[in-house]
Amino acid sequence: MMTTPRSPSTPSDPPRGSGPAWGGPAHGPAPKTPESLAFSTDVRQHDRAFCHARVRDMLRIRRLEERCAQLYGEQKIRGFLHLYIGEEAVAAGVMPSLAPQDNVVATYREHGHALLRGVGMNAIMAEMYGKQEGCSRGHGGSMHLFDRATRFYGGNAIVGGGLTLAVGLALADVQLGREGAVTACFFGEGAVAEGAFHESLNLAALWRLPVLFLCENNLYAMGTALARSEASIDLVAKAASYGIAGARINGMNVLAVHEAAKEAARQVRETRTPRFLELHTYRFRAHSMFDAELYRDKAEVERWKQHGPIHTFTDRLKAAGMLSEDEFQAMDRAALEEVEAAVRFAEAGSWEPPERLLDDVVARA
Ligand SMILES: Cc1ncc(C[n+]2csc(CCOP(=O)(O)OP(=O)(O)O)c2C)c(N)n1
Ligand SMILES: [Mg+2]
Repeated sequence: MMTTPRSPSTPSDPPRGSGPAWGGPAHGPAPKTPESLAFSTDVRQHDRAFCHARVRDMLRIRRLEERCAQLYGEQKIRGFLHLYIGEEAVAAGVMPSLAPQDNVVATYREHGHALLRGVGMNAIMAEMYGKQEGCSRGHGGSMHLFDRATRFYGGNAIVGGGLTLAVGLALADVQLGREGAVTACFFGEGAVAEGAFHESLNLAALWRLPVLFLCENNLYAMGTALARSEASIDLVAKAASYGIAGARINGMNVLAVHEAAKEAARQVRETRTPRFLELHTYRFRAHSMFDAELYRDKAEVERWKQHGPIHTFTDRLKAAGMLSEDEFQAMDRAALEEVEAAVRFAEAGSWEPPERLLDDVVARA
């Protein structure tokens, strides 16, 4: 028998305040709190060099993006700019589980993914500036970093757009007989509201495509909390409804992310079927550079910062005698120097001559 769907009493009057849109609570696990995602791994179970590399990775993203925010204020970088600050443990945990033959697809919040996939910081910074030395020849900017050599397929501005692209890449791999190649697809939890999410998961499961779906759940899609747009916030259950096995992971803990991603990537690689990870994280900065952040309290942001992915990890490493303050400072200095070199590279770059403005945009007769 059909049940009557919940409906708003006044459809033209958008709901206000926190909590689900209308009626009772959304189905699914309670939203994560920063305390529930506290870094709890025993770092001594892990290799020291591996841990140092992950600290370096996260610092490179953090320092790159802090400088980008500054450059945006100076109007050196224009257009949109979405920072990943606070979410670094996700990209830093996943990337080492991927192989060179794998494909990577990300969203407009992708600077860190591109960097850790191996796109050079110079080419990224030049792209931010819109210079032709950029990885997309200055045609893409912040939201459209792209690099064929590292199989980094964007940089996608359309919410959910990357999912369909990932399914197509995986289908191509199957048809071309690229055995063992995985397509890693990063997307925000906001994409779950898009038809493209459901179509992509369905086809990936139906056609047995090697896609690793990586949902970066940072609790908000611009100013909309998940429970205000979804009747069910159990994203792992949504993947399961398409027959895709998944898990919910602490995305503030780089080692937890890595363990989960390594195992999920192995399963995708070996079984040639998709897997799904929901990575709980939090962005410390505004959605983009234009966002008054009226949808969350400053106290909430501060509470999450207490559990930031870099310092919680380095505190643990230091306490375990696996990282000294000098080593940490040296890593940080190296990241800062790399960023400054990239800024010099971008500054010295060239603007595209006007006669080439339509290259790669329209087909030439
Ligand atoms: C199809 C589509 N609809 C709307 C937008 C506008 N938009 C840009 S970002 C965004 C929120 C997406 O949130 P989420 O997927 O959670 O990613 P996050 O920004 O949190 O990383 C929206 C609605 C868009 N880019 N594409
Ligand atoms: Mg989000």
